[in-house]
Amino acid sequence: IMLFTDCAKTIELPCSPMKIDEGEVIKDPTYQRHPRFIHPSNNKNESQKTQGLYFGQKQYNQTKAKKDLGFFAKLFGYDASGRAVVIPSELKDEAKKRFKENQFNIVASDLIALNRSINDQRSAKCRAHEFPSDLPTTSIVIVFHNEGNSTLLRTLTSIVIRSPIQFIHELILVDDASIDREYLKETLQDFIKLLPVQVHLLRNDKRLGLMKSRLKGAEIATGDTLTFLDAHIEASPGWTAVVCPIIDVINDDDFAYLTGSDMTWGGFNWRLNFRWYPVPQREELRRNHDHSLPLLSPTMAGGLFTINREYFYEIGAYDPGMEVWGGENLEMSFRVWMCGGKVMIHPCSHVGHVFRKQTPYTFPGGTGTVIFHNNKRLVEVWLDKYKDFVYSIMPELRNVNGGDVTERLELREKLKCKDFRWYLENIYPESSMPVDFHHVGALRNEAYGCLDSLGYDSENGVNQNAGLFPCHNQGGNQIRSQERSSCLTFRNTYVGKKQNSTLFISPCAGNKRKNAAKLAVHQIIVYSRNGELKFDDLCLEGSKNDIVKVQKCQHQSQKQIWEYNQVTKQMKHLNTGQCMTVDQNRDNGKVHLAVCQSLDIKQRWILEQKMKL
Ligand code: LR7
Ligand code: MN
Repeated sequence: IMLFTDCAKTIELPCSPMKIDEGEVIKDPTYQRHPRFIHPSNNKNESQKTQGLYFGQKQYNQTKAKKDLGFFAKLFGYDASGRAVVIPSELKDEAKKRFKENQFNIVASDLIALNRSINDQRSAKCRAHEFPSDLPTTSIVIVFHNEGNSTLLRTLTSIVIRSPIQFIHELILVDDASIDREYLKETLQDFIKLLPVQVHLLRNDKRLGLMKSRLKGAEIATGDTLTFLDAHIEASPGWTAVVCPIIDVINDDDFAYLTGSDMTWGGFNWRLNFRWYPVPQREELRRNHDHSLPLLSPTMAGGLFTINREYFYEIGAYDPGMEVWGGENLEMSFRVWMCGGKVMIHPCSHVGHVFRKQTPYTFPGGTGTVIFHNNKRLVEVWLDKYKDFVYSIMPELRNVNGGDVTERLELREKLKCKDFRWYLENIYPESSMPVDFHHVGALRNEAYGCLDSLGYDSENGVNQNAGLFPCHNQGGNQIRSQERSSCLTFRNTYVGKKQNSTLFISPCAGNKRKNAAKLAVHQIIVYSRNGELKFDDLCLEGSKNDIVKVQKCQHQSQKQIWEYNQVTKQMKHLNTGQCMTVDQNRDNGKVHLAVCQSLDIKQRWILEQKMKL
C-alpha cells in the first residue's frame, strides 16, 4: 500500500506500480449459501484463480488487510466472474429501499469485490491481435454527480487492474457538486491515493452538468489522448483505449455482467434519442466480416470513448452551451462525421456499464427543459433542412430557446463541414430519418375519417415497440379528440419471442394508456421515397389477406414496400398486389390487406403533407 502512495504522488519515481490483481476472493460464510458464487477452492478455471487478496506480490490475510484498508474493505466480496449476485434474504428489504439512491442496486454492488474478475469478453481473434507497444498515452476523465460508492470505486479499480499501466497518463475525476454523500469526500481522497497512477480530483462549486464537467477535466489533461468514461463502469480484460468500446451491460439489480453484442452500432430515432441498431450488411462487407476490425458507427452512445487530445479541441470539444445531460453524444457524432472524422466501435475492447432505467439525480430546470434545450442546439447547428422534419415530429421543440449558437455555426464553417444530407446519404442511409420521402404527415382513411397515423413514444427503451401508441379518429394531430368514437389502436402480441404488432380500430378507451397515449406526441407517418410506411424505426408490413403489422424496418424488404395511387387513393402492397383496407366489422377493425377495389371507400387513404424538403 505504501508503494501505491509513493507512485501516486510522484510519477517521476521509477516505480513499477504494483497491481491489484483481479479475482481475489476472501472466504465468506454467506458465500456458501449462494451456490452461484464460485468458491476459490472449487474453481477449476485457470483464468479465474482466486486465492487471497494480493496487492502486487504481497498477499494479505483478511484481518490484516481489513485493518489496513479500512473503508476499502470492499475489496473483500463476492467474485463470480460477472455473474449475478444473489441478495441474502436479510438484505432484500434494504436493497429495495435503497435502489432509488442511484437507480441501481447498490446493496448488490456492495457485496461484490471491487476487483471481481470478469471473463474475457473478447473473441479469440481479438485476443490474438498484436497491438503496437508504443501506443499513445491517455488521460482518463470521469465525471460524477452523486454516484454510488462501490460502483465508483469499482470503476477506478477495474481501470487500474486491467490497463497496461504505462499508457495511463493520469486519471482525472471531476466531482460535479455532489451533495450529501460523505464517502465522496475524504474517503474518496484516501482511496485514490492508493491507486498506482496519478489522480487529479477536481470539485465543482456548483453543478455544471456532464459536458461542462468533462470540458473542465479535459482542460488539465496532458496525455496524448483523452478517454471519457461514466462513473459506474467496469473495464474488462484486454479493454483497449481505442475509440468506443463495445458496451457490455451490468445489470442494475444484480450486477450480472453480460456481454454486449458486436453486431450493433449506434443510430438515433425521430426524437433524437441515441439507439442501438443491428449492423447492416454493407458494413459487414466493408470489414470483410472480420469482427475483430473496428466498426464504423453513425453515432456513439457518448459515455465511453477515447479521442486524441489535440483532435478533441480541433474538432470542437463539446458545445459548452449544453447543460447537464443529453444531446452531446449525437452532436459529437454528427460533427465528427460531417467534419471529416470517423466514429468507430472497436470490438476488441469491452467496457461494462451499469445501465439504469432512470437518472437518480435532478435536472435543474426540469428534465424536458434541459434535454430540449440541448436538442434545440443540436438541430439548429447540424441538421440543416432536416430540422423541419424533427420539428414536425416534436413541434414543441420549434419554440424552445436554445440560446446563441453562432459560435457553433462558425465552427462548422471553419471546419468546412459537409451537410446533413451528405451524412444521411453516406454514413447513415439506414437511418429512420428518411433522406427522401413523399410524405411526412398523417395517414387518414376516408371511410372512417379518423385514421391518420400512430403516436410514437420512443422513450421506452431500445427496440421496444411498446412505445407505440394509437392515434385518434379526427385526422389531426392530437390523440385525444373531442368527437372520437373509434381509435386506431396499436397492439403487441407475442408468440414466444416473436413480436407481432397489429393495428385495428376499436372504441377509444377512456384514458387508458393504450390509446390515450402521450398528448405531446404528434401523429406522423413517413412515406419514404423507396416506398416504406414508417413510424420512426418501425415499418408497416403486409402479407396476403392478413392484418397489416408494424415491424422493425428491414430496409428494402419487399413485404414493407407500398405504392400509393394519387388518383384512387389506394395504398397498394407491392408484394401481394393487395390494398390496405380498414373495416370495423372485420378482424375487430384491424387494418388488413384485401383485393383492391377501386371504388371501395374503405381503401381510400389520404396522406396529409406536413413538410417538404
Ligand atoms: O449533471 C450531471 N453531472 C455529471 O457529472 C449529470 C451526470 N453526470 C455524470 C454521471 O455521474 C455519470 O458519470 O455523467 C455521467 C453520465 O451520466 P449517466 O450515467 O447518469 O447517464 P447515461 O449512462 O444515461 O449517459 C449516457 O448519455 C449521456 C448523454 O448526455 C452521456 O453521453 C453519457 O456519457 C452516456 N453514457 C454512455 O454512453 C454509457 C453507455 C450507455 C448507453 C447507451
Ligand atoms: Mn451511465
